[in-house]
Amino acid sequence: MIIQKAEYVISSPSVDSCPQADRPEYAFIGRSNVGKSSLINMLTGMKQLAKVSATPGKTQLINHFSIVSKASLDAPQLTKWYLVDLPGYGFAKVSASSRKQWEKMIEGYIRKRETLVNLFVLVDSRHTPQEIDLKFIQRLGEWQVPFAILFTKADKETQKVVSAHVKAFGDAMKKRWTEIPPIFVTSAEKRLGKKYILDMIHEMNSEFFKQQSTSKK
Ligand SMILES: Nc1nc2c(ncn2[C@@H]2O[C@H](COP(=O)(O)OP(=O)(O)OP(=O)(O)O)[C@@H](O)[C@H]2O)c(=O)[nH]1
Ligand SMILES: [Mg+2]
Repeated sequence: MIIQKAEYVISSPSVDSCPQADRPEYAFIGRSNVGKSSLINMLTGMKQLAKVSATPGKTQLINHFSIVSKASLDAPQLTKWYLVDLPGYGFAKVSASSRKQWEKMIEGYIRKRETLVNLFVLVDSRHTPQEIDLKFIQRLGEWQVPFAILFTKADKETQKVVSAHVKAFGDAMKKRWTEIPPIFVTSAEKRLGKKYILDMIHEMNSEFFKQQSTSKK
């Protein structure tokens, strides 16, 4: 898949003020500072599309980016979809009330957004499995939301360490889950994982439009 155009649309404080749900949508979530905004920039090839910061807690609202893509360079058809950058969880310097507000906003968005096709849960590849990530994933299971896991910042560790962390995370998930979701190793810095993620989105877009056309008949 080739991205033709990517632009910022709007930042919303709740699911009710998000843009009209008229196309497939993919959201990025994960711990604060894990690299969500950087990965969105890497996928779209636009360095400054989503705001990146070394200080955790940069992204505060539900940010929609509209994307126009093509299956390949010479494909005639254009496809429109949304990428969504969400604020992270687990930021220590946050009051209990802001945390509650975050939970309300995120739960509302994830559970009510009818065009949300898939959530990408980002996990830092430099760490052993963290309870906060496993707990969040557990809730996605309870809400029955489809998701994939993206390990981030793979350029910061050796391949051996990254593989060990990915395996340990899979093992921790197997204790609670019978099915393991798709897992990709990524690096925004080295542009690792771009093709796999875009191919996966392309497949899911095709499925979305196929279902939409059968439900209209
Ligand atoms: N080396 C390296 N650094 C990265 C990578 N991805 C992100 N970073 C750095 O990690 C920091 C946080 O990146 P962001 O993309 O802002 O992270 P975020 O998850 O959007 O953070 P919040 O919006 O605060 O929740 C920045 O300093 C990035 O430059 C990566 O793949 N490799
Ligand atoms: Mg961010």
